[in-house]
Amino acid sequence: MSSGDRLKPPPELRRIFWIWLILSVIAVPLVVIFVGPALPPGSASDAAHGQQQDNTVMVAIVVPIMIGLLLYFVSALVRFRSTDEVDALTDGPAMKGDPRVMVIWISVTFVIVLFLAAWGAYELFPGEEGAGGGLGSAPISVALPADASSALPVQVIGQQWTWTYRYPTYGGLETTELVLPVNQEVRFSVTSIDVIHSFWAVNLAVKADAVPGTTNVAFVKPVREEASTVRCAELCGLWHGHMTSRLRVVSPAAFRLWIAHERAKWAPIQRYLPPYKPTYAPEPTYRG
Ligand SMILES: [Cu+2]
Repeated sequence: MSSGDRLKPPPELRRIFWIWLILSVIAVPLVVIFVGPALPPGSASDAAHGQQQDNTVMVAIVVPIMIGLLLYFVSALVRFRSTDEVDALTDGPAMKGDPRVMVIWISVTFVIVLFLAAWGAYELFPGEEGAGGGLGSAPISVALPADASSALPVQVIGQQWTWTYRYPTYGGLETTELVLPVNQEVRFSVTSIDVIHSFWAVNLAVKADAVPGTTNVAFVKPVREEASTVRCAELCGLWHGHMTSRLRVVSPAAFRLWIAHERAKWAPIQRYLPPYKPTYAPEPTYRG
C-alpha cells in the first residue's frame, strides 16, 4: 500500500461515518426523551431528579460511542471475513503511524474524558446542584439549601441491624419507620451506635455514612408521595442485607396525623429513652 492510498479514508469508513451520524441523530433524542425518565434513581426528590438528569447526560454521550463501536464491529466482521482457513488464523499486517487516526483518537477521547471529569466534579460538589449526601459533620455554607433553616430535622441512627429515626422537633419521638411530609426540605443527621453503616434512602437519592460518634448531615426535599425502602449501603455484619426500613412520603396533613398517633402510642416508654442528642454512645463507654 503506497502512502497516497493511506491518506484517503477507505469508502467503508466513510459509509460507517454517515450511518453512524444518522443513527446517532435519531437515537440520542429518543434515548433522552424515553429512556431518561426511566433511569434510576427516579424523580421522587430534588436530589433524585438531579441524579437522573446526570445519568441521562451520560447515557446520551455513551449512545453514539456504542453505535460507532457496533457499526465498526459489524462492518469489520463482514469486510474482513475470510473463507481461507489458514488466512483466518493469522493476524493481518500491523497498522501504525497514521497521524490522522492518532490525532482524532487522542483528541476525541481527551475531550470526552475531560468533559465528564469536570462536569462530574461540578455536579458532585455540594450545593443546589450537588448530590446532597454525606456532607460531613460541618457542612460548608454552599452546601446549605435555600430553605435549610426551615428544614425538618430528622435524626437517623444506624445499629446492627436496624434503623431508628428521631424527630427532635416532636419531643424526640423515636420511630422505626421513616415518614416525611412531601415538598418539605428535610435535614438528616446521620449517626450510628455500633459499627459503620450507610443510610441509603434509595428513591430519595440520599446516601450518608452512619459513623459512631459523628453526625453526617444531608438535605433532601421529597417531591412525590410514595412508599419505598431505606437500606444500609455499608457491609456491617451478618444481617447487613436485611437492614432495611420503610420510608413513606405523605401529605403534610397525613404527616401531622402520623406524628400525633406515634407520640400517643410511644408516650408510656418515651421517658425511658435517652434525651435527644447528636450522637449516642452505648453503655459501657469505658473499656479500660
Ligand atoms: Cu448497616
